[in-house]
Amino acid sequence: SVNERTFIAVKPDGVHRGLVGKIIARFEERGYKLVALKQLTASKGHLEVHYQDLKEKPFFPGLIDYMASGPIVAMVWQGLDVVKQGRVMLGATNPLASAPGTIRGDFAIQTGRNICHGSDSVDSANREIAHWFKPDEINDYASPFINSWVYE
Ligand code: YYY
Ligand code: MG
Repeated sequence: SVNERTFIAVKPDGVHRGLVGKIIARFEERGYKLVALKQLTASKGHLEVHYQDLKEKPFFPGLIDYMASGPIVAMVWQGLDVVKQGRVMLGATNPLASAPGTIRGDFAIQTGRNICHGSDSVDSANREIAHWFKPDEINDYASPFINSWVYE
């Protein structure tokens, strides 16, 4: 559906490295619609819930420290198949396996500093969007240009 939504975040390393605009531009240029955006420094507790499925992993404490170490830019992007396409645009979790042309494949080297997050399924996208945004922070607006010229 063209109303599918995904949660995309620029991680602290992406913010420090000045890559926020480039990451936003890729989603805009692809034709997706930005419906929510904010910069925040997340608490460890909030991140532990976000990454709840990974809590038994050996890298979990380091992941939480890294993600809480500075501001992130949290976004919701909307469009046809945006969850799956967003993952393709991000590239593989390990930048070594990320194709050039993907965000991680162009801007990252190590898994633990892979600069961006994207939801991995529609179910996790819905959970993550509700975890990071209040309903009134999400903007449901018509975009006639996208409707006419991005979709047939
Ligand atoms: O969804 P994605 O971010 O691509 O990977 P996940 O398996 O959900 O892991 C979340 C996050 O954890 C990953 O982006 C970097 C970090 N991480 C790590 O530091 N070391 C690993 N071996 C796997 C993941
Ligand atoms: Mg993940």
